[in-house]
Amino acid sequence: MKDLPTPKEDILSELAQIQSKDLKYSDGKILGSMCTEAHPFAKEIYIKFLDSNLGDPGLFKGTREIEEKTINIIGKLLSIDKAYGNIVTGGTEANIMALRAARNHARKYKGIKNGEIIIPESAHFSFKKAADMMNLKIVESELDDNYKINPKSVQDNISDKTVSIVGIAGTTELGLIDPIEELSNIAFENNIYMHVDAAFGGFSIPFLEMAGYNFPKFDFSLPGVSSITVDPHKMGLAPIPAGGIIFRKKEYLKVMAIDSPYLTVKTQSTVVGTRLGASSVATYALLKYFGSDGYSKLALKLMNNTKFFKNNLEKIGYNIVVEPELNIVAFNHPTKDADILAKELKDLNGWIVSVASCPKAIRIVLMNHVTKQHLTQLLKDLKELF
Ligand code: 0PR
Repeated sequence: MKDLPTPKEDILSELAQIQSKDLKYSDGKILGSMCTEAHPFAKEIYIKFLDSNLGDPGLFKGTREIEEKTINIIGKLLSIDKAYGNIVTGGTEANIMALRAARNHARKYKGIKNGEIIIPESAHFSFKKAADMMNLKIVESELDDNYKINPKSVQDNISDKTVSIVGIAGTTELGLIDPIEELSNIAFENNIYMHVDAAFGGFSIPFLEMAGYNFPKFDFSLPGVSSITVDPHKMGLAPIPAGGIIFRKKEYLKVMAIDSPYLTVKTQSTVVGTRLGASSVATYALLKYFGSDGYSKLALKLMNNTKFFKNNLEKIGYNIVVEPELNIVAFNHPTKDADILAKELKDLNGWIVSVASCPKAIRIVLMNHVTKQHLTQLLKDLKELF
């Protein structure tokens, strides 16, 4: 049977019907996501650069230039004057690149085979993917009573096979910032590569600091920090996919360079070959459009929503797991199991919350699409279910 062409209107109407099954950020019911609706200006830019393939950057020199500029702007935010790296598909790919650099560097300069990485128990599961792909052994360091990595445990876990220490600035479940300075000191003293996963926090901590918040150092101002993941598609409002990997030294890209002899550029360090230029350009456009002022205002607004939500939860009688450092609130009912409460919230009004595992708790990520109005309704429902 031959397939006849389908008129555009028919395809559009079929897709509209299918899309109606998707949730929309604007409904305010998505409460466990670190992604949000991309800024309309970024979407406009994105479409203009859809054909730019950074897998062959010699063909798209302008777009490559913008990727470099983007990396440099983000680098400056993270206290380094000249940064190296890429805009990639997300935090997962960024973390994979960081560990690949660490592994290859340790293999080249220290002859380490079958390396180990020390990560906190709170690390995102992308590290498990990375370790699995690269045959690295994961050594988990325990958390302290405040759910942050215990530097003593990291120190104890170091062996002659350690290729990287990992700390998190904005943990996935609780939004907490590990004691990066202590980890950096340990890494520096032991001459070990240190990676900071600031996929979530990297686009808010610097801007909150500009607005007067005080955070412990977490970036390249610490001499032990070798690379940082920071994702524009989370707090940066960039369209997916947009992750960022920033390296202190060009050497880290070199140790994972693979020959690509017939391309316009003779080596490639990224995991992905053909890759979007649009993500870099949309991120660049937003960095210019918002400026640090605009991003500070956004981060501040979300922190204010976080405080508003947390204070009112406590008034109702819910228990907060830990004082929020960024825009994530984790809480529990005094007696009801978190999974049961999550289901009740879904049944009552379609709220989609996620349940954290360490410790078990309802976890709300206060992204840009979750407004004060949504929070007021959610608090009303939480009171009803109390
Ligand atoms: N590092 C940290 C600290 C993360 O929280 C995440 C993802 C990653 C790395 C990996 O990033 P990519 O997902 O960009 O590769 N954090 C969220 C999570 O797993 C991602 C997410 C986003 C989940 C939207 C749900 C959702 O609806 O919870």
